[in-house]
Amino acid sequence: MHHDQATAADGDARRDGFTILRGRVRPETLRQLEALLDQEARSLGAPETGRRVGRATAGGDYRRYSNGVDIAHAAVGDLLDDLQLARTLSDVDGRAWLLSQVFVFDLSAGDAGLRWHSDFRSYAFLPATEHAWTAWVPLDPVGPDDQHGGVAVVPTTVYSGTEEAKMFAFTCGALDDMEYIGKVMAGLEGFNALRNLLLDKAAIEPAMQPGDTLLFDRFVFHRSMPLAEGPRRSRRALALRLVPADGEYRPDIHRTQQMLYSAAGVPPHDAPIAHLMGDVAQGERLSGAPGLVPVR
Ligand SMILES: O=C(O)CCC(=O)C(=O)O
Repeated sequence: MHHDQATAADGDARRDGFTILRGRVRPETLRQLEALLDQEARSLGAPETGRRVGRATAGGDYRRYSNGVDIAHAAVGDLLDDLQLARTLSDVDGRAWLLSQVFVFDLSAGDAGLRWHSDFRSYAFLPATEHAWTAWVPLDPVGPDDQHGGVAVVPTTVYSGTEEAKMFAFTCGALDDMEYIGKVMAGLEGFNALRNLLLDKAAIEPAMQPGDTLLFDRFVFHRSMPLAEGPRRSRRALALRLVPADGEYRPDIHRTQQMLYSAAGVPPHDAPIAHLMGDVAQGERLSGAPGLVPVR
Protein backbone atom coordinates (compact mmCIF):
# COMPACT_ATOMS: atom_id res chain seq x y z
CA MET A 1 0.00 0.00 0.00
CA HIS A 2 1.12 3.61 -0.60
CA HIS A 3 1.81 4.63 3.01
CA ASP A 4 3.16 7.97 1.76
CA GLN A 5 -0.23 8.82 0.23
CA ALA A 6 -2.35 7.75 3.17
CA THR A 7 -3.73 10.27 5.63
CA ALA A 8 -5.04 9.28 9.07
CA ALA A 9 -8.66 9.68 7.91
CA ASP A 10 -7.96 7.42 4.93
CA GLY A 11 -6.89 4.60 7.25
CA ASP A 12 -4.00 2.16 7.11
CA ALA A 13 -5.00 -1.31 5.87
CA ARG A 14 -2.72 -3.19 8.23
CA ARG A 15 -3.48 -1.13 11.34
CA ASP A 16 -7.14 -0.12 10.85
CA GLY A 17 -8.43 -2.87 8.55
CA PHE A 18 -9.37 -0.30 5.89
CA THR A 19 -7.77 2.20 3.55
CA ILE A 20 -8.76 4.42 0.66
CA LEU A 21 -6.99 4.03 -2.68
CA ARG A 22 -7.28 7.47 -4.24
CA GLY A 23 -7.85 7.98 -7.96
CA ARG A 24 -6.86 4.53 -9.22
CA VAL A 25 -9.95 3.90 -11.36
CA ARG A 26 -9.67 5.56 -14.78
CA PRO A 27 -12.59 7.65 -16.14
CA GLU A 28 -12.99 5.23 -19.11
CA THR A 29 -13.39 2.34 -16.67
CA LEU A 30 -15.93 4.32 -14.62
CA ARG A 31 -18.05 4.83 -17.80
CA GLN A 32 -17.97 1.08 -18.46
CA LEU A 33 -18.95 0.32 -14.87
CA GLU A 34 -21.88 2.76 -15.12
CA ALA A 35 -23.06 0.86 -18.21
CA LEU A 36 -22.58 -2.47 -16.41
CA LEU A 37 -24.64 -1.24 -13.46
CA ASP A 38 -27.43 -0.07 -15.79
CA GLN A 39 -27.37 -3.38 -17.60
CA GLU A 40 -27.69 -5.30 -14.32
CA ALA A 41 -30.41 -2.95 -13.12
CA ARG A 42 -32.46 -3.55 -16.26
CA SER A 43 -32.61 -7.19 -15.33
CA LEU A 44 -34.46 -6.24 -12.12
CA GLY A 45 -37.84 -7.87 -11.96
CA ALA A 46 -37.04 -10.15 -14.87
CA PRO A 47 -36.63 -13.55 -13.24
CA GLU A 48 -36.28 -15.27 -16.63
CA THR A 49 -32.72 -13.91 -16.85
CA GLY A 50 -31.84 -16.21 -13.98
CA ARG A 51 -29.81 -13.49 -12.30
CA ARG A 52 -29.87 -13.10 -8.56
CA VAL A 53 -31.36 -9.63 -8.29
CA GLY A 54 -33.87 -8.04 -6.02
CA ARG A 55 -34.85 -4.85 -4.29
CA ALA A 56 -33.86 -5.98 -0.87
CA THR A 57 -30.73 -7.66 0.41
CA ALA A 58 -30.80 -9.48 3.71
CA GLY A 59 -31.55 -6.52 5.99
CA GLY A 60 -30.93 -3.75 3.44
CA ASP A 61 -32.89 -1.82 0.91
CA TYR A 62 -31.94 -0.16 -2.36
CA ARG A 63 -33.51 1.24 -5.54
CA ARG A 64 -31.50 -1.22 -7.62
CA TYR A 65 -29.28 -4.04 -6.45
CA SER A 66 -27.55 -7.18 -7.69
CA ASN A 67 -25.23 -9.65 -5.99
CA GLY A 68 -24.84 -11.73 -9.12
CA VAL A 69 -22.76 -9.58 -11.53
CA ASP A 70 -20.59 -11.74 -13.82
CA ILE A 71 -17.15 -11.65 -12.15
CA ALA A 72 -15.50 -12.37 -15.53
CA HIS A 73 -17.15 -9.34 -17.23
CA ALA A 74 -14.70 -7.21 -19.28
CA ALA A 75 -15.50 -4.03 -17.29
CA VAL A 76 -14.71 -5.85 -14.05
CA GLY A 77 -11.40 -6.97 -15.63
CA ASP A 78 -10.56 -3.36 -16.49
CA LEU A 79 -11.40 -2.36 -12.92
CA LEU A 80 -9.03 -5.03 -11.56
CA ASP A 81 -6.30 -3.77 -13.93
CA ASP A 82 -6.79 -0.19 -12.68
CA LEU A 83 -6.90 -1.12 -9.00
CA GLN A 84 -3.67 -3.16 -8.91
CA LEU A 85 -4.96 -4.90 -5.78
CA ALA A 86 -2.49 -7.80 -5.95
CA ARG A 87 0.33 -5.41 -5.09
CA THR A 88 -1.66 -3.53 -2.43
CA LEU A 89 -2.94 -6.65 -0.65
CA SER A 90 0.41 -8.42 -0.89
CA ASP A 91 1.92 -5.41 0.91
CA VAL A 92 -0.62 -6.00 3.70
CA ASP A 93 -0.09 -9.72 4.25
CA GLY A 94 1.95 -11.25 1.41
CA ARG A 95 -0.86 -13.47 0.05
CA ALA A 96 -2.46 -13.89 -3.38
CA TRP A 97 -6.18 -13.10 -3.81
CA LEU A 98 -9.16 -14.19 -5.93
CA LEU A 99 -12.33 -12.32 -6.90
CA SER A 100 -15.36 -14.29 -5.65
CA GLN A 101 -18.38 -12.01 -6.14
CA VAL A 102 -19.39 -8.59 -7.51
CA PHE A 103 -22.34 -6.52 -6.25
CA VAL A 104 -23.93 -3.35 -7.58
CA PHE A 105 -25.81 -1.02 -5.24
CA ASP A 106 -27.96 1.93 -6.28
CA LEU A 107 -29.18 3.89 -3.26
CA SER A 108 -31.71 6.68 -3.64
CA ALA A 109 -32.87 9.19 -1.03
CA GLY A 110 -35.15 7.37 1.38
CA ASP A 111 -33.45 3.97 0.99
CA ALA A 112 -31.82 2.66 4.16
CA GLY A 113 -29.12 0.62 2.44
CA LEU A 114 -27.35 -1.71 4.85
CA ARG A 115 -27.12 -1.04 8.60
CA TRP A 116 -24.02 -1.80 10.69
CA HIS A 117 -22.57 -5.18 9.78
CA SER A 118 -19.33 -7.00 9.17
CA ASP A 119 -19.26 -9.34 6.19
CA PHE A 120 -19.69 -12.71 7.90
CA ARG A 121 -22.36 -13.99 5.52
CA SER A 122 -20.67 -13.04 2.21
CA TYR A 123 -17.62 -15.01 3.35
CA ALA A 124 -19.32 -17.76 5.37
CA PHE A 125 -17.71 -20.37 3.07
CA LEU A 126 -14.35 -19.52 4.75
CA PRO A 127 -13.15 -20.43 8.27
CA ALA A 128 -14.39 -17.82 10.74
CA THR A 129 -10.87 -16.57 11.50
CA GLU A 130 -9.90 -16.16 7.82
CA HIS A 131 -9.39 -12.70 6.35
CA ALA A 132 -11.11 -11.48 3.16
CA TRP A 133 -11.39 -8.02 1.63
CA THR A 134 -14.02 -5.87 -0.06
CA ALA A 135 -13.16 -3.17 -2.61
CA TRP A 136 -16.04 -0.65 -2.62
CA VAL A 137 -16.04 1.53 -5.72
CA PRO A 138 -18.45 4.50 -5.80
CA LEU A 139 -19.58 5.86 -9.18
CA ASP A 140 -20.84 9.12 -7.62
CA PRO A 141 -19.20 11.54 -5.13
CA VAL A 142 -19.99 10.69 -1.49
CA GLY A 143 -19.19 12.09 1.93
CA PRO A 144 -20.19 14.47 4.71
CA ASP A 145 -19.61 17.59 2.55
CA ASP A 146 -21.65 16.11 -0.28
CA GLN A 147 -25.00 14.30 -0.07
CA HIS A 148 -23.49 11.65 2.23
CA GLY A 149 -24.48 8.32 0.60
CA GLY A 150 -21.12 6.64 1.19
CA VAL A 151 -20.02 3.81 3.44
CA ALA A 152 -18.99 4.60 7.04
CA VAL A 153 -16.39 2.38 8.71
CA VAL A 154 -15.00 1.79 12.19
CA PRO A 155 -11.25 1.06 12.47
CA THR A 156 -10.48 -2.43 13.78
CA THR A 157 -8.29 -0.74 16.41
CA VAL A 158 -11.59 0.47 17.97
CA TYR A 159 -13.85 -2.54 17.32
CA SER A 160 -13.38 -5.63 15.19
CA GLY A 161 -15.77 -8.37 14.03
CA THR A 162 -13.22 -11.13 14.71
CA GLU A 163 -14.86 -12.39 17.91
CA GLU A 164 -18.40 -12.06 16.52
CA ALA A 165 -17.41 -14.14 13.46
CA LYS A 166 -16.09 -16.86 15.77
CA MET A 167 -19.22 -16.58 17.91
CA PHE A 168 -21.48 -17.00 14.84
CA ALA A 169 -19.48 -19.94 13.50
CA PHE A 170 -19.49 -21.62 16.93
CA THR A 171 -23.24 -21.09 17.20
CA CYS A 172 -23.74 -22.49 13.68
CA GLY A 173 -21.99 -25.64 14.92
CA ALA A 174 -24.42 -25.93 17.85
CA LEU A 175 -27.69 -26.20 15.90
CA ASP A 176 -28.43 -29.50 17.65
CA ASP A 177 -28.92 -27.56 20.93
CA MET A 178 -32.04 -25.48 20.33
CA GLU A 179 -32.16 -24.32 23.95
CA TYR A 180 -28.74 -22.69 23.51
CA ILE A 181 -29.75 -21.25 20.08
CA GLY A 182 -32.92 -19.79 21.62
CA LYS A 183 -30.94 -18.03 24.35
CA VAL A 184 -28.45 -16.64 21.81
CA MET A 185 -31.33 -15.30 19.68
CA ALA A 186 -32.97 -13.72 22.72
CA GLY A 187 -29.75 -11.92 23.68
CA LEU A 188 -28.83 -10.69 20.21
CA GLU A 189 -30.93 -7.52 20.12
CA GLY A 190 -29.40 -6.09 23.30
CA PHE A 191 -25.91 -7.15 22.26
CA ASN A 192 -26.27 -5.43 18.86
CA ALA A 193 -27.74 -2.26 20.40
CA LEU A 194 -24.76 -1.85 22.74
CA ARG A 195 -22.25 -2.55 19.96
CA ASN A 196 -24.02 -0.15 17.55
CA LEU A 197 -23.86 2.64 20.14
CA LEU A 198 -20.08 2.38 20.08
CA LEU A 199 -19.97 2.06 16.28
CA ASP A 200 -22.09 5.22 15.82
CA LYS A 201 -19.71 7.09 18.12
CA ALA A 202 -16.50 5.87 16.42
CA ALA A 203 -17.71 5.94 12.78
CA ILE A 204 -15.56 7.49 10.08
CA GLU A 205 -17.42 8.64 6.96
CA PRO A 206 -14.82 9.03 4.19
CA ALA A 207 -15.23 11.65 1.48
CA MET A 208 -14.71 9.95 -1.88
CA GLN A 209 -14.81 10.88 -5.55
CA PRO A 210 -15.46 8.52 -8.48
CA GLY A 211 -12.05 6.92 -9.10
CA ASP A 212 -11.44 6.32 -5.36
CA THR A 213 -11.84 2.89 -3.73
CA LEU A 214 -12.53 1.95 -0.12
CA LEU A 215 -10.71 -1.29 0.68
CA PHE A 216 -11.76 -3.01 3.90
CA ASP A 217 -11.22 -6.30 5.67
CA ARG A 218 -14.07 -8.71 6.38
CA PHE A 219 -13.95 -7.88 10.11
CA VAL A 220 -14.43 -4.12 9.66
CA PHE A 221 -17.90 -2.98 10.73
CA HIS A 222 -19.45 -0.71 8.10
CA ARG A 223 -22.81 0.72 7.07
CA SER A 224 -24.45 2.66 4.24
CA MET A 225 -24.88 6.37 4.91
CA PRO A 226 -28.33 7.40 3.65
CA LEU A 227 -28.36 9.74 0.66
CA ALA A 228 -29.46 13.24 1.74
CA GLU A 229 -31.76 15.37 -0.40
CA GLY A 230 -29.85 17.22 -3.14
CA PRO A 231 -29.27 17.43 -6.88
CA ARG A 232 -28.29 13.76 -7.28
CA ARG A 233 -31.15 11.28 -7.34
CA SER A 234 -29.11 8.25 -6.41
CA ARG A 235 -25.69 6.93 -5.44
CA ARG A 236 -24.28 4.05 -7.45
CA ALA A 237 -21.45 1.73 -6.34
CA LEU A 238 -19.86 -1.67 -6.95
CA ALA A 239 -18.44 -3.99 -4.30
CA LEU A 240 -15.84 -6.64 -5.12
CA ARG A 241 -15.44 -9.56 -2.69
CA LEU A 242 -11.86 -10.87 -2.51
CA VAL A 243 -10.80 -14.17 -0.94
CA PRO A 244 -7.34 -15.62 -0.22
CA ALA A 245 -6.10 -18.11 -2.84
CA ASP A 246 -4.70 -20.35 -0.09
CA GLY A 247 -7.93 -20.08 1.96
CA GLU A 248 -9.83 -23.25 2.89
CA TYR A 249 -13.23 -23.91 1.26
CA ARG A 250 -15.83 -24.49 4.02
CA PRO A 251 -19.32 -24.83 2.48
CA ASP A 252 -20.45 -26.50 5.73
CA ILE A 253 -20.26 -23.17 7.61
CA HIS A 254 -22.20 -21.43 4.81
CA ARG A 255 -24.89 -24.14 4.95
CA THR A 256 -25.37 -24.01 8.71
CA GLN A 257 -25.45 -20.21 8.85
CA GLN A 258 -28.30 -20.30 6.30
CA MET A 259 -30.20 -22.60 8.67
CA LEU A 260 -29.45 -20.41 11.67
CA TYR A 261 -30.55 -17.20 9.96
CA SER A 262 -33.71 -18.75 8.54
CA ALA A 263 -34.56 -19.97 12.07
CA ALA A 264 -34.33 -16.28 13.06
CA GLY A 265 -36.60 -15.26 10.16
CA VAL A 266 -33.82 -13.55 8.16
CA PRO A 267 -33.93 -14.10 4.36
CA PRO A 268 -31.39 -16.59 2.98
CA HIS A 269 -28.11 -15.34 1.57
CA ASP A 270 -27.30 -16.71 -1.87
CA ALA A 271 -24.42 -19.18 -2.01
CA PRO A 272 -22.06 -16.72 -3.66
CA ILE A 273 -19.44 -19.10 -5.05
CA ALA A 274 -20.78 -22.68 -5.16
CA HIS A 275 -21.29 -22.45 -8.95
CA LEU A 276 -17.65 -21.34 -9.42
CA MET A 277 -15.96 -24.07 -7.38
CA GLY A 278 -15.86 -27.00 -9.86
CA ASP A 279 -14.50 -30.11 -8.11
CA VAL A 280 -13.06 -28.28 -5.11
CA ALA A 281 -14.19 -30.19 -2.02
CA GLN A 282 -14.66 -29.06 1.56
CA GLY A 283 -11.30 -28.41 3.22
CA GLU A 284 -9.45 -27.87 -0.07
CA ARG A 285 -7.83 -24.59 -1.19
CA LEU A 286 -9.85 -21.96 -3.06
CA SER A 287 -7.02 -21.69 -5.63
CA GLY A 288 -8.31 -24.92 -7.25
CA ALA A 289 -11.63 -23.27 -8.23
CA PRO A 290 -11.96 -22.84 -12.00
CA GLY A 291 -14.48 -19.98 -11.74
CA LEU A 292 -12.76 -17.61 -9.30
CA VAL A 293 -10.84 -14.76 -11.01
CA PRO A 294 -7.21 -14.12 -9.96
CA VAL A 295 -6.68 -10.59 -8.65
CA ARG A 296 -3.87 -8.88 -10.52
O1 LIG B 1 -23.00 0.29 -0.93
C1 LIG B 1 -23.60 0.15 0.14
O2 LIG B 1 -24.62 0.81 0.42
C2 LIG B 1 -23.15 -0.86 1.17
C3 LIG B 1 -22.05 -1.77 0.76
C4 LIG B 1 -21.73 -2.79 1.80
O3 LIG B 1 -22.11 -2.68 2.93
C5 LIG B 1 -20.95 -3.97 1.47
O4 LIG B 1 -20.47 -4.09 0.32
O5 LIG B 1 -20.81 -4.85 2.36
